[in-house]
Amino acid sequence: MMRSIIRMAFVVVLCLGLATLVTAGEKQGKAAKNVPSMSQEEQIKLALSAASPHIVKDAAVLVFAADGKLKEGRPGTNGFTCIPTVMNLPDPDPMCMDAAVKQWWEDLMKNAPKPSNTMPGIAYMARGGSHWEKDGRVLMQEESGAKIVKEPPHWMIVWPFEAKTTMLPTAPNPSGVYVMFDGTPYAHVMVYQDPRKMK
Ligand SMILES: [Cu+2]
Repeated sequence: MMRSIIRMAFVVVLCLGLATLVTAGEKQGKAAKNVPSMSQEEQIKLALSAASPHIVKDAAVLVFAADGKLKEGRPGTNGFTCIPTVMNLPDPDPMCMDAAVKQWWEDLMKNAPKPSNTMPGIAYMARGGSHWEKDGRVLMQEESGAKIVKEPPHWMIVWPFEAKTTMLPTAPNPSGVYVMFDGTPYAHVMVYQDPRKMK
């Protein structure tokens, strides 16, 4: 009897311990998830982790203001702009982009039918990112039955290359390269190479 009470007490303590861990994890997840609620300094630090030091040292940074809109966090001089998050999911996904990609990305955010950049651009996501995927197809937006798939550190060549003419794959594969959003005006080439290793 005594032994079973001790065992019971042990189980209760264990459960309480687990519950505390789960709650802490949830809190952490929520804190990490909401980039716009981070301080300006934290947002700048996160944004600057998207590319290698020689790029971020002179890059401009955009941060979320209290109204949720992006504003200048700091000016830059090398033509690159870094943002603290792309999808605002629990996993950090900052991005640094050149002027052409910035234009492309602003068009994408506005739901413009097609991007207005007139030349190819380059963007870096050294912390990796995520995309929606369903039945092995990469989607531009969430749809029912789609799941979030994580991406490793990568960089992008932003220009509407087509899988048909380039013969590149249309989904992540062991080669580490594919055309994302193939067949849409927002298609671009994803290259799974870590930008932090570029000098
Ligand atoms: Cu992409």
